[in-house]
Amino acid sequence: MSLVDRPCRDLQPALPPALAVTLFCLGLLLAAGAARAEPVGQSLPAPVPGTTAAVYHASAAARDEAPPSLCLQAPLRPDGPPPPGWSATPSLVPAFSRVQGRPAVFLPIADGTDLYGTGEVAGGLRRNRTRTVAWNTDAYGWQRGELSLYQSHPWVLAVRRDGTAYGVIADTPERCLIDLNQGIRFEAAGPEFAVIVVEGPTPQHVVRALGALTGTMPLPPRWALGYHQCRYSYTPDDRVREIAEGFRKRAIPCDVIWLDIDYMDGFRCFTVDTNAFPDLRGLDGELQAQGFRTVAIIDPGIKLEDGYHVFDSGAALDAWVQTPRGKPYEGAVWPGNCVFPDFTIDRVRAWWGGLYGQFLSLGIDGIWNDMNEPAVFNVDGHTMPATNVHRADPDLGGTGTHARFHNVYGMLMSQATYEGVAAARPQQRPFVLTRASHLGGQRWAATWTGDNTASWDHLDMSLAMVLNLGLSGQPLSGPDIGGFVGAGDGPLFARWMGVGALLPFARGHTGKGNIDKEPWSFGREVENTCRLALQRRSRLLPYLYTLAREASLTGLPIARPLFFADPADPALRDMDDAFLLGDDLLVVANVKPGPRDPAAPLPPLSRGAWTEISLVDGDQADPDLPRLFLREGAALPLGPLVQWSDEKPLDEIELLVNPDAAGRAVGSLYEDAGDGPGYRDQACRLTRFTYEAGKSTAVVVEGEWPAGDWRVTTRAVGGR
Ligand code: NBV
Repeated sequence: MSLVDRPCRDLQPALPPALAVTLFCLGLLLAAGAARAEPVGQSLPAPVPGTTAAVYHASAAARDEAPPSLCLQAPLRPDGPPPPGWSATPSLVPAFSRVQGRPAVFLPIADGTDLYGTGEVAGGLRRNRTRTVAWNTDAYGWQRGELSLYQSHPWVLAVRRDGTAYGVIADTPERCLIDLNQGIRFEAAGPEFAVIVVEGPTPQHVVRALGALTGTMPLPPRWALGYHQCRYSYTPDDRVREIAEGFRKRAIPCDVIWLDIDYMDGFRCFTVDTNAFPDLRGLDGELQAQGFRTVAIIDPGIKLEDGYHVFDSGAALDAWVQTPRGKPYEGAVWPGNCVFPDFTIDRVRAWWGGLYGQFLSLGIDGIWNDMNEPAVFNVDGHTMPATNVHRADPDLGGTGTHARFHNVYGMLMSQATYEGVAAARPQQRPFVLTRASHLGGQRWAATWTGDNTASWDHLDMSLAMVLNLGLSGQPLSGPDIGGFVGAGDGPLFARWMGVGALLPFARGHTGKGNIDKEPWSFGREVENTCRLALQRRSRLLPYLYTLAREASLTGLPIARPLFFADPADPALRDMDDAFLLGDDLLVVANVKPGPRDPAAPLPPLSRGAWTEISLVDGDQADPDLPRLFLREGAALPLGPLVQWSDEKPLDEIELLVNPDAAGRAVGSLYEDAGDGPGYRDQACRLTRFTYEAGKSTAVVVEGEWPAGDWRVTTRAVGGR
């Protein structure tokens, strides 16, 4: 059995390193011995200007028989032979082979090439000499080096020594080994798969090309960028009230309170436990009046129970994933025996989406799709059998086994959710969070990194995870701040909140039966740190929203690895305890226990000078908060301190400028109504700020948003 066949969670502890090496070498020998086919390569129109791209198949027959892609946003349109020169560059031309009958692909890498991406991975930022198995897994309590987490991104970004870059998509939804021990090797179950290669002058070009190929995230509502508070579970209604009041009375900024599975009636999706929540609509109204939004969880497992409206309507539609014998597959999840919607069928997605209308009318603002790997209790591999049958529509390749559709199940569920929420409330932007996803899933949902643990190692890994997700097309992600599994302590929580508040999606969460993990749960000192951390986020909201807008248009991540500042600097390639927010803000975190070493060197950013900044009174003096630095030549628009994102209109801006040698600094600000579709019809505004000769000016460069002007005060830092 190889990594591609075997349940990864069994494999991890069972495979001693020596055996792993032997197996790997054996694989190489077999690969070398297998018959090699001449690849058929065709060039593709440049996904973004400055890039070149090509698609390769193992053979002409493989190309002609290739099933439709499940990760690309549109079918490819090859337009000629591969770009000139590629055939002489082995790193760009996949070598196809078969390993134990399975299709495999290898691309060597040149010395000095660093590898990234591969999606949601538990380890460091640089992926060289790692293995990942793309197989969506309910990985409760996952640990460093875990082979498979909740999502699958068969995608590798390669950055060459000189800072030029390329990326490789293995266009298969099947279980796929991504072996980066010696070059880039994909080995997948299922039929031959296409390989798409993109080449660009910088990693940014290549990541944008990935966005052009697999789609970009829709612009989220502005509130989704505020702080979110969750736990498994806030119940009953009075506990929710207490939490809301806890934030407001302590003046700790928070936008969203989450309802985990205990709000449901016996874990039946789209129902409410009216004992615990006798008037959910009323409660949501109270929360809204205090500036809070509500997000509620919906799982895919539907209780098999006559008379339950979701089961009845789904059964009438014949909506369930089937066993090989054509019967609805039954598996145990929270409500007991369940059936599972087959999201590969358009009419099932439409039915599922339609369930949200009434549900949202309770005052729910966003939807959280969990357990959608899909997780199934008490069975091998913790998911449904690979032999189950999906009656997929022809555009997804037609009927196939669960082995084929497993990795896209969660993504298709979030698509159904997103589309249903959008249709139910066309005047609001959907916000969907999903646990399971696949390459391209950013088109429908944001994500978080699953059931992490309250440990320093997990705090450390959370940065690399968010960065690699961003380099894999998903810009909106974050960890459970404070850790889902285990208690942790005050110092860990404070440090985690400090960093988590600066990640694209910021949500505190913890498991059932765990200690409380609200910002005030660890005493005064930690509470103060949390307040400062979230006040920083509050002031950064205009910048974060501007970055979210950019991500929605270009696919560029919101949190970026340091090497984006200078892709040719080898010293930046492996740093993941510091990151960039956009291009202008450098975040230097301390993710190790114990006090920060004041003599610790700063990341060696070789281009430009960065100046340390403060965003709120007292933040620089708090040793638990990351240090923040503004890029030379940057102008950062800061909003007023707000308790929630829509507390007041943005009528005051503090422009923080770090002038360059010529005394100039530039920055931009995106604004719109913060929700709704109006921005698509120009009800938005992109302003460019320029600071020069001690004065700042603002010029609207895009949009026709009629909103009033802000009062701008300028604060220069950096001593120029
Ligand atoms: O719905 C309960 C939890 C949820 O809080 C968590 O965030 C998910 O990752 N869910 C998993 C199911 C049970 C976890 C033990």
